[in-house]
Amino acid sequence: MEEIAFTMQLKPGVAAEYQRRHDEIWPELAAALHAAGIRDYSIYLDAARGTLFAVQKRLPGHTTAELPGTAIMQRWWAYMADLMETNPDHSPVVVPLARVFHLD
Ligand code: RM4
Repeated sequence: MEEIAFTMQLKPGVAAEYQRRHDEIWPELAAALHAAGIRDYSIYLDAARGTLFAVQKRLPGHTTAELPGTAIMQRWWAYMADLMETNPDHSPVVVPLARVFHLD
């Protein structure tokens, strides 16, 4: 399984609301992420900077490239857009991270 990591950015003062929405994550969104082959998906918050650090594993043959085109992903991104730095299509601005160390 591959592992990827990336950052996203919160707007100021919205950490509690971001947490609340993820505590109540839509079951159909969680199911869509899972069906696309995402596993062990965690998002950590650097509270001082509002930077989100995300790490997830992806099954071989995953279909995550198709997620942005799905209605559920579009709906979630539109819902989250008031809290996050986003692109014009409401997707969060994602900065991919390169792994520079790993210890098994
Ligand atoms: C995030 C953002 C990501 C999504 C997670 C579940 O805040 O919208 O794109 O994968 O929620």
